[in-house]
Amino acid sequence: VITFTRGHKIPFPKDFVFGTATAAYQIEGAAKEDGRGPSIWDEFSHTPGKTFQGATGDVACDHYHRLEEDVKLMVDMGIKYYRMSISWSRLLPNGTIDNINQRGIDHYNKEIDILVKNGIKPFVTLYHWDLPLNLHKKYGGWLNKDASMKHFGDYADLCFKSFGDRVKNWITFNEAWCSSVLGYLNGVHAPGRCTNCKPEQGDSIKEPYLAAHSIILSHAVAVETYKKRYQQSQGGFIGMTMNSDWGEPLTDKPEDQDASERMMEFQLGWFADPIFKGDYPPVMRRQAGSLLPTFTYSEKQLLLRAKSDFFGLNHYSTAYVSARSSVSNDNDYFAHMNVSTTHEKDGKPIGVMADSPWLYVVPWGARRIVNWVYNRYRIKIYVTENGCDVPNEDKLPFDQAINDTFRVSYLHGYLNAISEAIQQDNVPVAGYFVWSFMDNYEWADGYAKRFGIHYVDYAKNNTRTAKASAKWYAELIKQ
Ligand code: GBH
Repeated sequence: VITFTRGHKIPFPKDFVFGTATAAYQIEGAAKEDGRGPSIWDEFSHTPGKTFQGATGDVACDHYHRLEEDVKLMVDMGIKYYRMSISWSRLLPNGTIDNINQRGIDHYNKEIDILVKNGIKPFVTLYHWDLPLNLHKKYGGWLNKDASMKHFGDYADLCFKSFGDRVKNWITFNEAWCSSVLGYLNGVHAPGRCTNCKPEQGDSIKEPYLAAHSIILSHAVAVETYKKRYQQSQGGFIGMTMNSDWGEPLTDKPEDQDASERMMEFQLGWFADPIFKGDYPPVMRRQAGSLLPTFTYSEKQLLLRAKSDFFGLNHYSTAYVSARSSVSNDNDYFAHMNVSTTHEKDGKPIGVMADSPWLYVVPWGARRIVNWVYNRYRIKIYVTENGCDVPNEDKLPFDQAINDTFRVSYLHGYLNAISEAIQQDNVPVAGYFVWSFMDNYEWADGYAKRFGIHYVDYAKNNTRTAKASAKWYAELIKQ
């Protein structure tokens, strides 16, 4: 029997995990300090033309130097869970285990200790997009399956060994879809490979599939290592985080229903089917043929042995999906997926648009997507990211920006939809993390997009201020 309590009148199971989330490169800064090696994002962000106004994570929110202060803000909110990521190249400047940077280990020991001392349980992501640059340059990064499995495996092992006495929830990868598609197809994220974007050539047809393949197997290596060597003694859990919008069929025509299902399988199933079922979704094999790599017999065995403990889901928005009307000559991932998406139907938007053009506020989509995930995988779900930016927030005067009622109603709507999925549909969503704890470096969008429930004043020494949404969320958790 689940006992529900009602924060802001939204019922949640008593032991529900309420947290906030961040990622190392987006908040830490201190890019060259204490022996940290460069990652693909240092190089990418320092390449002219790649990010909005050339913004980099060199300083970001300066979180590296403000651990005490930031944890104090979490304590003020009554937050008991915090999703953070580790910068691989702080621990291993070249990405390889032959050169361990003790100051990097010391730093995360310090951070984890501060959290734990303050009653906050860390959920730790091993990879939030910041591949050590050396692994990319020397071995071809995620395009090199064997090197990826070895080096990610070593790095994961080091993290479990160093921090697993205090960290009980591990997330191997954040949004491998983004690493594969944004990094290797359209090149808007590091390492910026893209056939159409000179001078970084690349093979936009093959590479996204190869990168995804390496990441899936690297995940499995890490999970197996954890299960074999650490889980019993440390008593923690491990999984992967995947991202998707919900794809709502544009009409009830069978071809649009199929298109919706196909989109979900291409987006989530691409990673989750191998992880939970041991192979890619059949529809991907049919559509992509031999462009989609195959798992060898022993790799399949590995996938089936290395069973994840939960499904991490990052979810922000919903689009209408229909069968593609026009035939394209392309032969890439999107051609194989073969769907059209839109945020309008009969001239009406699906929801209000946030600041980012991809983010429409559609709370009911959250209920549908967690149902889709549970129906297909029958596994416990953590919503490891959900949140929004606010129209024009970066242009608003400070006192208006911190009164973010738009974000409050977004969070209210989405949490309510997730509550309904738990209560009425019996979907086992065990936790929820607001993206983000604070405004931060929003990748290719630089500092122009703000997702935080704390305002960061980049011009004024990175001063933090709780927004209305932080207060609202604190009250929900308290209730
Ligand atoms: C999350 O991804 C990231 O995990 C997090 O680091 C980030 O800060 C947060 O979003 C907010 O953006 O217009 O073609 O470039 C969310 C999933 C998938 C949403 C890619 C944006 C952009 C598509 N993202 N999408 S495009």
